[in-house]
Amino acid sequence: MNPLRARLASLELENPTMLASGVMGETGGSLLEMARCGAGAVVTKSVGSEPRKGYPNPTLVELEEGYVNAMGLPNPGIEAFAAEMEAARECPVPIVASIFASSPREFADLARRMEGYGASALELNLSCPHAKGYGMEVGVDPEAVAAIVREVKASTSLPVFAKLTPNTHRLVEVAQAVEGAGADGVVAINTLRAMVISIEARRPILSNRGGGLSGPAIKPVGVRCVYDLHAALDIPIIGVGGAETWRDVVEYIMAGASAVQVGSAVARRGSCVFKDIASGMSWFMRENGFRSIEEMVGVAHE
Ligand code: RRO
Repeated sequence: MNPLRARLASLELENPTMLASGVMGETGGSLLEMARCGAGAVVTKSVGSEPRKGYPNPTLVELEEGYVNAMGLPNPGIEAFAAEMEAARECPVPIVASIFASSPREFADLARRMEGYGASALELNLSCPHAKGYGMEVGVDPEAVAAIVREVKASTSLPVFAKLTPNTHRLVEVAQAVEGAGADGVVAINTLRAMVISIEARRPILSNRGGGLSGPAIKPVGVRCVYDLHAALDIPIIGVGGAETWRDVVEYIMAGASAVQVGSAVARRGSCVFKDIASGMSWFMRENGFRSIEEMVGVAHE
């Protein structure tokens, strides 16, 4: 048996790495490329009901320890995304469709469309840190997220994962509401609210002023969130936030993650990152007597 096999509800992954939403997930071609580079599953850029240009430039600042972005949910809209899903369908790994919306009904409509396009699972983006009316504005309210999950679960048979924000003191409460509403898993974490100021221009660099921090800087925050969630939930947790090496992925798994998404590291280290992580993990598991990913999940709690 392949020791790297990971299970997320009814999804089977050949290895526990996943491409995170927002990086190389805009087109069918880029999703396919990431799958061929060794990702165990791929997640699309978040897609909404209508096309959105996103915010004007600058939308991304590169720092030594990560990125601060405020892209503004740019996407072609659900209608046009059909062509990308069609191209992505050749993917040898599960395709997780990320969706965002401003009401439970709109989420459910998008979910049905993505199911029709052949998605393997859904990731509900309840956590964009800087979009008015979307994301963390609803994602910090346990009742609001429960209503969204219930409506989506009632309208599709796909596994449903809810992506949570770390920008709240109610993370565990929100996650328990998501679990109670029938979600098949949670994804933790989205980016942390952040800002970068140009001291020459004397103003924030991003056109939106505020943005979200990703990359190695947020890994300890992500690990802590996953650890707290593992102690409180019975559904699988997908860790995300600053994982770049096999050591980072093992750390997330020991905190309680069943799979780990990789985003910024694809830009910082290249697309070989997935294969590098998988081969490092195989070595570590062999050396340490772990016969499966499941045996490693949450061991830091023991
Ligand atoms: O598009 C974005 O600006 C964005 C999204 Br949807 C998100 O979920 N997280 C993030 O940092 N940026």
